[in-house]
Amino acid sequence: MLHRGRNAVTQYERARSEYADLGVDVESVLDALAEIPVSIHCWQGDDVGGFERPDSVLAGGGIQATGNFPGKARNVEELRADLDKVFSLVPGTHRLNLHASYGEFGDAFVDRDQIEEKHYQGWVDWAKERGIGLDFNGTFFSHPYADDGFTLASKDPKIRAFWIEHAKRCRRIAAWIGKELGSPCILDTWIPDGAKDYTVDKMGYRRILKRSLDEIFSIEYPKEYMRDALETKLFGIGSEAFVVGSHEFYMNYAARNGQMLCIDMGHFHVGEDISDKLSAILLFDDEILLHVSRPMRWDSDHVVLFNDTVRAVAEELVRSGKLSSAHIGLDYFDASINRVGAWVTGIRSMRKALLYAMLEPLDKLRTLEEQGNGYAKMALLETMPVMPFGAVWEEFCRREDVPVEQEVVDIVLDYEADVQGLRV
Ligand code: RNT
Ligand code: ZN
Repeated sequence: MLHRGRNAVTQYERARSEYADLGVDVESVLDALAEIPVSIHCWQGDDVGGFERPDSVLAGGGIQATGNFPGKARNVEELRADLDKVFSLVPGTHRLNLHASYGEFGDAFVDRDQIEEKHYQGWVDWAKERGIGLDFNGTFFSHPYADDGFTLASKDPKIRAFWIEHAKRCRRIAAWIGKELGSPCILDTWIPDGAKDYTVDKMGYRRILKRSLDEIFSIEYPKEYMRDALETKLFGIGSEAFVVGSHEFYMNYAARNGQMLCIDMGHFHVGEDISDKLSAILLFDDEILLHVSRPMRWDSDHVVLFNDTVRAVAEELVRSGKLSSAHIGLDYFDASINRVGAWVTGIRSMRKALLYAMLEPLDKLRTLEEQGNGYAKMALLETMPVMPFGAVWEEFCRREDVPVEQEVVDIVLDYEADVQGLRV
């Protein structure tokens, strides 16, 4: 252990001077990296189940966790224990992203149009103890009133009113959370609304959604307490032919009404370059919410990895100078492997991508590009994968007092044996 520590410092120092040769100040990168918040989604811990009823299972709405790995969190205590384990294994600043369905509702059933601040008091206390911020999401799925495929865009006035009330309450609760914690709570609204097959009255549904949103957003909350994000989507299970809240719909709505967009990496055509959207959006919008995910062939929500697409997103945020305008949230749920491990790998991968992007010799690259030296730019970019990135990452983990890469697996497997494995 001691030996490895000494070794790592030496490797780090060598790495630092190699990056310095390219004009990159690693020390200031590490300081900045530690401060970038990544919002951890609560729903990886229990397959998007929530705590509304005992043994809640995701019952529809176009998103689906697959797998049946043992040990999932069955209640708020277990979810919090798992989250504490996760927090001990991930370097940097974090927030927790809560879904409305994860409130503490006691013995009585509390429907979505009845939720109140008090149901989230436990989470606020939990966050205060840990000094972290909370984000929030309305839960517009896994509910009988979502079974027909439409919520805020429903043509049934009763159903539509129910979900409008839910959305209003979510905004009020988000503002209360942000005020309590002294950090703006980002409220994401994603609705599953859409249809399986060719839809004749698309305009009608979109008009209804617009009207619902107008009503929901007619109440204003201070920006220092809460901010709204609207999540666009291409298609889902059961909404293959038509999604009311499409990218164009929300882009227009958000731009005209001062909200931010939520761009989920799984909500576009598989070949679409999500990173390319960022400069186009952030040139006009002050902020953006990202749902970093790993779609495989569809919006499959696989565990985030340190892969090309995530790197490209991080690089674009750094290159555009808009890192601080982006709220980075994660959105994936894998029920087929250890859920704590899935959380940890995804969170660490996101942070690795940020570090990788921040270590780019941006000034040099930009100069080469401006000089029209395409070859030298390409060659310099191609140098980055063989730079001693791993030594810098390990140094970051060491400074943040979390285990380095190879140590994480055993810690997770011990937790599986000692804690998760006993949940039968
Ligand atoms: C669904 C959206 C949404 C959900 C979460 C659980 O396609 O991505 O963000 O994943 O609300
Ligand atoms: Zn999402």
